[in-house]
Amino acid sequence: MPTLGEVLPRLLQDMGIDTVFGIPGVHTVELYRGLPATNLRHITPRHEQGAGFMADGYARVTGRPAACFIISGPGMTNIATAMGQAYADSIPMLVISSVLNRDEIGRGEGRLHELKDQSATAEGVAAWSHTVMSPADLPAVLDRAAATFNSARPRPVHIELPLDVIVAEAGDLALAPSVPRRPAPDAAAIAQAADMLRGAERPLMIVGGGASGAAEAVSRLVAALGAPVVPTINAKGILPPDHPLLVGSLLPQRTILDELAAADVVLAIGTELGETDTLLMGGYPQIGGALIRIDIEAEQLTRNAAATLGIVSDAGAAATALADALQGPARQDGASRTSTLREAGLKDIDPAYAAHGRILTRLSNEFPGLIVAGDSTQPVYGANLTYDAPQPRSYFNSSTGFGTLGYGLPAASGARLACPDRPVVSLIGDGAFQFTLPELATAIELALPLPILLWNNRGYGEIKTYMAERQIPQIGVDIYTPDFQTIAKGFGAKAIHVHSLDALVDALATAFAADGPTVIELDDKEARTW
Ligand SMILES: Cc1ncc(C[n+]2csc(CCOP(=O)(O)OP(=O)(O)O)c2C)c(N)n1
Repeated sequence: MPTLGEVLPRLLQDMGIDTVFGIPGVHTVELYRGLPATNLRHITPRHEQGAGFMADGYARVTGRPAACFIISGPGMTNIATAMGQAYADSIPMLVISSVLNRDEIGRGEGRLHELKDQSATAEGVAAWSHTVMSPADLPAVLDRAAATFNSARPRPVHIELPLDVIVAEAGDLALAPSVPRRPAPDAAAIAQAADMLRGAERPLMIVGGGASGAAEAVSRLVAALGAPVVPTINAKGILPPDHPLLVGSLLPQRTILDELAAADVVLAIGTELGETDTLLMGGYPQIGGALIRIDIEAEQLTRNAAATLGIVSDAGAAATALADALQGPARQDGASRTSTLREAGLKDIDPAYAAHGRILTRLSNEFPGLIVAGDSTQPVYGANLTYDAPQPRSYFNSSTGFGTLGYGLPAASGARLACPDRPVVSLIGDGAFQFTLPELATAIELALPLPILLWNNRGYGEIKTYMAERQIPQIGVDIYTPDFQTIAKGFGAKAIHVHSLDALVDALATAFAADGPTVIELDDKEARTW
């Protein structure tokens, strides 16, 4: 009879998972026994945080979760940061870890990899955490995970397997999928929303990452309504860059905040209306008129801005229903309002920020289908405002939500593994690069043709500027900058320093054709002028 550990990979395959990111340890080796009998691909990062970020990048471009096999204790605490980023951005991820024998849990006996309360630790960065107490329970727990990923707000799920349960006989376990349908909108609420929008003089739409899988339905709704659309960072690409109703991701700009206050009806779909999109500084934006919110999670309709009309629904189903309900011709002033807003929103942007958008726009024109996986670094802050991605799920970074440094390299690797036919670039600062730099070895091992666009300003630039603006002594921000060219070559990667935008385009073309990663370094001061 096979053990639970042996059966698990087959059950994962049956639930549609095809990739596992994991670092085996004595507590998890029994999960590997059954792997060769499946089609699951196992990827070994150099740190569990890398495993989580790779799974995150994988999910952002596909919309599907990958699994992570993680040892109890340090494996769990290491991946917790990556789970936190995924939790904050509603990204699916299946984290499977070991835990002590059932009768040892919570005793504090100082056993190998013991955590005081591992499930509680994971629970803080997961939709939920479950301890499997008997092999027969596993199919139902995986079914619950599938329901979270497919039918609710997707977030990391943690399943822990006690050591004695992993090796217990499992028999012929099979999944009994009962995945519920995603919530569809209430017809009366859609009719009311359509009334409110039809009667509006000055409507505005905000579209969030929750709608990334619903680009077609959202585009139909936009066409039916004819109002300007402001996407959040994670919603970039839902409308193409040349769409006449695309304002751009300019929520933090004064003119857009003024328009939010002046709009008589704001329609927000799949967005937290969160701080990292509306940008920190001056508190939350004021919504002057009525607010219609559509979200798959009911509670979300109450956070940050209470909805006048809240609709619990899958974004695509609601957008389709609302587009159908908005009979009659779309309003005609949308395009002119959009271009006025866009122009005004872009006008007072710092020239360096405009350069970041210009550079990425050139790259996405040169390399169709480009995916940019960024970190929390200055060029990303600039591009968040000034770059319009050509398609959904093609621009994401860790400046949103949790705001974690070190994301850009492993997340790009995960995205590239998921989309081997598309050009993927990692955009990362010299500070962030040093957080997960060992994942360069993983990219080499996998022969990923991955350019790492290393934006070097020799320090924690963002924090340095922030301190300077507040007359705070600049302590801890002028960090030692290593010779990244030599480091990259030492790992076995290619490395090049570029000094012009044309040279950058050439270097990327070479890097996309290579059989391993290339560190493409540029100097911040120089690149700001491109
Ligand atoms: C894990 C983590 N630690 C600390 C921070 C705080 N932080 C935000 S931006 C930043 C500087 C990042 O430096 P770099 O990647 O070189 O980008 P730059 O700001 O210089 O463009 C720091 C330290 C963070 N966001 N995440």
